[in-house]
Amino acid sequence: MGNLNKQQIENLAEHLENAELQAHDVTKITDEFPDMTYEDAFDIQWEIRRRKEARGNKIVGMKMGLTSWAKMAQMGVEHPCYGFLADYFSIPDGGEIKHDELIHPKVEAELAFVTKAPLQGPGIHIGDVLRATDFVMPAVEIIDSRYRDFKFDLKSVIADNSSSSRFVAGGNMAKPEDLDLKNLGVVMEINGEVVQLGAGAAVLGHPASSVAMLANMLAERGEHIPAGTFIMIGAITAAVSVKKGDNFTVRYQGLGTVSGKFV
Ligand code: OOG
Ligand code: MG
Repeated sequence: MGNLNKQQIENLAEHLENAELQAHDVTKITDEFPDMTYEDAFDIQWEIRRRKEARGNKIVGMKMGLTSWAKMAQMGVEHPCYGFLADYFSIPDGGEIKHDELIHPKVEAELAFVTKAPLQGPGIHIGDVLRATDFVMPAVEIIDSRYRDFKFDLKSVIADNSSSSRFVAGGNMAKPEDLDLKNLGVVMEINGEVVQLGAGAAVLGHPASSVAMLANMLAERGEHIPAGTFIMIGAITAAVSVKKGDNFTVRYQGLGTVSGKFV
């Protein structure tokens, strides 16, 4: 059930999207709209998506967020969320990310699943996800909450497309049956220094659970995950703030590295 009307949804979508496009922060929207519901929050996110598509941007994937205890504890939020990825969020492996286009970016070590069959919830489980997965590959997300000092609640962050901003996919792809996804180790380095360590099981006990949860959350809106979708599963470790000039390399056990530089 929603408590906001169509006009309020559209206004809030414009407000949050402008903050993204102009790289300025705003206060969390639940301060002004304390009665807004989760449905309102997703309506705002889907309206931002509609605005981008109407402008000619392509949607190139989906992401889950707040799927690890490290992230939930870091952000003080206790349930995962999802967002979409637009074409211009994508940065080539080893590429440059323009810091001035962002507000206060943080880097996250993630994995991405690419599907070869549709996943339609409810009731999707890890087995369904593994059967529908074409391959898994390393990905780094650069999140950039539009909220001042990254201070938000779950409804506000959902409306803000779950802080989506940029991502880098790279390394090597592998079939899920050739990977030990729970034990898959990741090491994040910033400027050559190790800053975070983790393993796949940090994400909801098994990386594939995150994709299952996405399918089941989308089903609540009558949506599904089509074949050929690129899905980031959420940060395995806490997110790390970066400044202009910083470079990052994330090493993935058996899957190579993903790197980039903030300029
Ligand atoms: C929300 C997005 C979190 C992740 O991987 O956990 C996220 C945030 O922390 O700003 O992308
Ligand atoms: Mg993320």
